[in-house]
Order: sequence, then structure tokens, then C-alpha cells
Amino acid sequence: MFTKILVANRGEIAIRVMRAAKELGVKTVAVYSDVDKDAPHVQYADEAFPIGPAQSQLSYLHIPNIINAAVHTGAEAIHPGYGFLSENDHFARVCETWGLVFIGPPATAIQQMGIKAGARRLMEEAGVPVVPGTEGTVTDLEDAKQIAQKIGYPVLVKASFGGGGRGIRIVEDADGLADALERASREAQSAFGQGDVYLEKYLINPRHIEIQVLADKMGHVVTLGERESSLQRRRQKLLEEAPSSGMTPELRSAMSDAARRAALAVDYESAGTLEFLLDQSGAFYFMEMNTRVQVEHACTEVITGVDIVQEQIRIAQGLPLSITQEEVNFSGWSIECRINAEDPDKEFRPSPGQVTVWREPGGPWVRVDAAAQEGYTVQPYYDSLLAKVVTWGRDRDEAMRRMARALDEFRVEGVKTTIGMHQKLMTDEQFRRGDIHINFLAERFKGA
Ligand code: MV4
Repeated sequence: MFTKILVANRGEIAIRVMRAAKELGVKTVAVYSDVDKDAPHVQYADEAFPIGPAQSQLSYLHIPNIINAAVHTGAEAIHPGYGFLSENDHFARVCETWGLVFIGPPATAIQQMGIKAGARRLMEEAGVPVVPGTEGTVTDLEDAKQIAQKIGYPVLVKASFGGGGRGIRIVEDADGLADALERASREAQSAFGQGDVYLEKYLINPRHIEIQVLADKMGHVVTLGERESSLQRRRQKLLEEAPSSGMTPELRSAMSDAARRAALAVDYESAGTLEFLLDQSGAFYFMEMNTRVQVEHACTEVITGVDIVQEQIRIAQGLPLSITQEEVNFSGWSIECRINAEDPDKEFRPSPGQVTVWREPGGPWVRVDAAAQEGYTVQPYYDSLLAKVVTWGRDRDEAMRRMARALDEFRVEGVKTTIGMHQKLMTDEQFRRGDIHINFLAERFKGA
């Protein structure tokens, strides 16, 4: 085992990674920006090293400062968490150059999946269903028109370097195509420094279902079932669950097979997630692959008993997966609510400030991954996630009742949070029926 690893992140995920390391007997190094000197993740770590001023660009995203911290503290490996440098193939390579193990996939896999138009082609070649659309990027308006005509409107223009929903445009008819292509490309160029775009058929109210995979250096790939993450608002996921209420054993098996083929096609290692769209006819399509541990990984941990972060650390060391596919068992249901410091009365704008009261829920089958405490100041510089509340139940109904109880116990004062919105959701008839899709939350909470 490693003796010491550095966690290049902050907040709840930094603590989550350190907990995994601690159970494996591995020492941890936290890094912190000026405003995070006394943050919970710093207090949790065995040691801590400063990496610069508050702005992420100058600290948590500043590769030289992070490498310097690892070299100075004698860490052997770096776990990037999610966000920040987690899907930066250049960072993964720099780590290698310095003799540091990047706890994540090979740089080549990050890169291949990061180029969306290329990933589509790769997946198609690997026998993974993709949404009908262009083969590679669009360069010619006439070609684009022909393809759009063939697949049928509405179509989506997507940026090849986008992700998370940035650089996307819906086109209703042929008249809007030229303008959409030009705008999307310009937007992508300025946001990602790369203007390539491609076309896909626009699916109406699909569900968003993702498959968790683990892959080791020996070529073993294990799938841990699906999570449903349709409940999002403006590209921000708010609630996830596992399994999905829209799933059948046959569909799970088909999607898991596709996920396994996808991972093998890019020689994947570590934990990864295949994102699919499931349309109303029951057909599923590859959307993108997240080459990192995700916020909602906890849902899968709760119903499988597999510690996904520990597996990542083991895999990075060259150890085989601790479980085989046959040993993966699913038990019951899990729901995760993201508690963000956001104001529901102000269109969920971030609500930074000092937390004056903080009392976390507890009791049977309630997991709270958080990095706040009384007196903690929510910074405007970073993500607004304060805590994840994950409940387990023998079935979906029990998991939801338990979540309602847990949310009721949660006391946060000083900043506005999404707790109230989640409480409303727990009693929402349509949600309770599992009748959801990616536009459900926007429709349900119009303007609030
Ligand atoms: C789509 C789609 C419908 N049809 N692609 C949004 C995030 C980006 N990574 C891909 N996204 C979408 N791609 C086709 N062909 C709808 C979305 C989408 C979405 C997907 C998953 C979860 C939430 C979403 C919210 C709006 C749009």
C-alpha cells in the first residue's frame, strides 16, 4: 500500500477520500487555499500544505502548486476527487512525470472520453448505442442539413469539448441550423478554446441513467448497477437514487454490458461512470463518460457495500479489484439529497456566508457526507455543496420516508439551503410514483 497520499480537493469529497485512505492505513495530506486554512478537510487530514489564494485558478487548479505540495510532503500519489483537476489529462501526465501516481484513469482514457465527438465514434465502434447524429464533427452546413433532415428535428448542436451541458443548442427546424452551428461553435471556442461541434437527435423527456464501473490494471471490469440522476436543474443534479425506478433486470443487464464494452474500449482503469439517456420507448443511448468518482457514488456504495474510493486507491497501486462481478449483490434502495448553500427564493443562487447553526441528521441507515460545521463560512469561490444526505431503505418507499425524517432533523441556519425543496419532493406524488425525466424538476419547481 501507499504510505501517504495527497488529496487535491476540498469539501466533503476531500474528507470522503481521506476516510477511505484511513481505513486502508494510508496517511493523508490536505491542500488548502488561504480561505480554507481552518476548513474541515484540513482538520481531518494528517498534515496540510498551502497552495495559494482563494481563487481556484490560483490554488486547487494550479498544477505546479499541487505537485509542489506532494513533493514537499513526500506523498506518493494524488487523488483529485471530482471537479477541479479530476478530468484533466494534462494533470494526470504531469503527475506521472514527477513520479506521482494519479489515482484515476490513464490520461489517454480521460482524453479519449473528453473529446465528445470522438467518444461517440469510439463507442459506436465498440457496439455501444449512441444517439442518432453526425459521424464525428460537423464542418459543412449542407452536410449538417442533410443529416438533420435524416434524423429528424428537433436536433441538438453539441460542443465536442463541452460536457455538463455547456455549449448545447436545440434546433427546431432547418432554418435555425446555420445560426445554431455558428453560435455553438463560437461559444465553445471561447469557453473551451476549441470550436468543434456535432449533431444529435434531440430526445424528448428522457431519463438520465448512469452505470458505475470499476476497472483494474489486470483488465477486470466490474459494473455496480445504475443510478438515476434525472432530477437536476440547470445542469445541477439535486437528487440521485439507486437503483432506478425506470429499470428492469433485462435493461440493467443490457446497459451494464454496454458500460463494460465502453470501459474496455478505452482501456479504462479506476472508477468511472457511463452516462446514458433512456427514452420513452425504452431505448438507451450513450451520452458521455465521467472519468472520475462522482458526487453520487455514495448511492451505489450504500446498496452494494463496495467502497468505491478504496477500490480506486487499490487499483492505482496495481492491486486487483476486491470483488468479482458474481460477488456484486444489490440490496434495497438508496436516495441522495444534495444540500447546497443556495437560495430557493432567488432561483437557487449561491448563498455564501457563515453557518450559525449546523445539526446533522443521524440514526439508522442515514449517511451524511459533509464538510461544514457551526461557525464555518461558505465561500463564494467554490461549489455550493454543503452536505450529501444518503438514506437506505429495503425499498424505495422506505428510503424516501427515511429521507423525509432525516431532512426534518437537519438544522442549518445562517445560509439558505435546498433542504426545503427536498422536503417538498419527498411528498410529491409524481416523484413518489417514479414518473420522472430530465425536465421534471424544472417543470415541478417553475421559478421556485
Ligand atoms: C441530450 C439531451 C437530449 N437529447 N442529448 C445535457 C448535459 C449534456 N452532457 C448532455 N445533455 C443532454 N443531452 C440528446 N441527444 C438532453 C440533455 C439534457 C440533460 C441530460 C441529462 C441530465 C439532465 C439534462 C438536462 C437538460 C438536457
